[in-house]
Amino acid sequence: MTYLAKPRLHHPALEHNKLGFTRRDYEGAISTLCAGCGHDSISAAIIQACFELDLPPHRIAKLSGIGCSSKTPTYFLGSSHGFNSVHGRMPSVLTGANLANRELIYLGVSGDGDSASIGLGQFAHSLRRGVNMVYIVENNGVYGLTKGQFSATADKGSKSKKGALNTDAPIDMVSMALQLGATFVARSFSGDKEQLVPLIKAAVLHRGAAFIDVISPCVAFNNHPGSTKSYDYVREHNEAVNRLDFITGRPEIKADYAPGTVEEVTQHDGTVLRLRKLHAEYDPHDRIAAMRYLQERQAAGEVVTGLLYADPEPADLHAHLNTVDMPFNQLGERELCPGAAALDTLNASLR
Ligand SMILES: Cc1ncc(C[n+]2csc(CCOP(=O)(O)OP(=O)(O)O)c2C)c(N)n1
Ligand code: SF4
Ligand SMILES: [Mg+2]
Repeated sequence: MTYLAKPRLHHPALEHNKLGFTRRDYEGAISTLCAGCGHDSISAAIIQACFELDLPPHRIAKLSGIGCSSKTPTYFLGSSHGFNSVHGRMPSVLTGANLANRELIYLGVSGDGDSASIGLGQFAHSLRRGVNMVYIVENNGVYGLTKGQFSATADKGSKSKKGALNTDAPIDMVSMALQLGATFVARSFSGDKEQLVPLIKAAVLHRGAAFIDVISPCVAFNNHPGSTKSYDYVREHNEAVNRLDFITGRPEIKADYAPGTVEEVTQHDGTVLRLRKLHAEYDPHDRIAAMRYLQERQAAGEVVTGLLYADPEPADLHAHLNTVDMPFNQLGERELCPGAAALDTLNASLR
């Protein structure tokens, strides 16, 4: 219950990260979601990723819209900045915050209703502008908070808990993200923490628009036979194209791989992601091939997961706008009012 404070006492033998924090320092309030909701597993993965990356909690800003998914930032990163916005409006609030202070790490948390229905336009524009953020959609195919209506990501032909057939075509958010120019695109499953935690870590280190679609079953309204977003369905149809095994800077995971099955993805800041290829032909640097592959596998009824696309040379909104390095919220009067001579020069350049 959110009004119940978690006890602060913890065991002295708990693991500490480089900043001296335990996982507990990255948690939030006690969850009020239904027991077994996929969203709680995503919160746990975010906590794990931030702990392992040694992120200072006060350098993170978590923003969300409305929905069970958008409630989850209350349950993680209790010492970070947070803004629970209006339904579907998280991306524009996040964009504004990012423009005002480029130094924070931005986590946008949303649902399939929040981002594929009412917030579809906002979702699209934040990705095509390259806002430096990790945008996570906790995708359960329904409006969980308002009692289980089909959302725009529900598959055509899938059935509601009461047996109604969905006749509308679904919106595939990763295909859209690829088409819109997101520079990091991944899909995962709330029930696969081993896959999800490294993807979140890599997305945090990515300096550009990083989008992760996480299939996250709603146990109350969309976990029955006939649903394509249930635990059973996703486990049976999950087709992982690769696995992120480690990110340099962390202790290397020793593994014995067949030659040609490991690929290194060097990011802009020099960090290296090590990808274990599960499908020899899958290339996460080829946006067009990724789009084609997704469509083909989707038509075959598979749920493709893994790192689907990463641009090793991303540019973010600040780079596109050529903004100054200093965050806008730190600019003083001297920088903001450079005087009449500077204004005359500017006006002359526009004539
Ligand atoms: C402007 C507006 N329209 C409708 C609603 C009602 N509403 C609240 S949450 C929600 C859908 C949430 O679905 P999703 O984003 O998928 O989150 P989930 O609960 O499934 O995690 C709707 C339609 C609202 N709060 N505000
Ligand atoms: S209604 Fe569904 S999405 Fe909402 S908390 Fe319950 S299981 Fe999760
Ligand atoms: Mg939903």
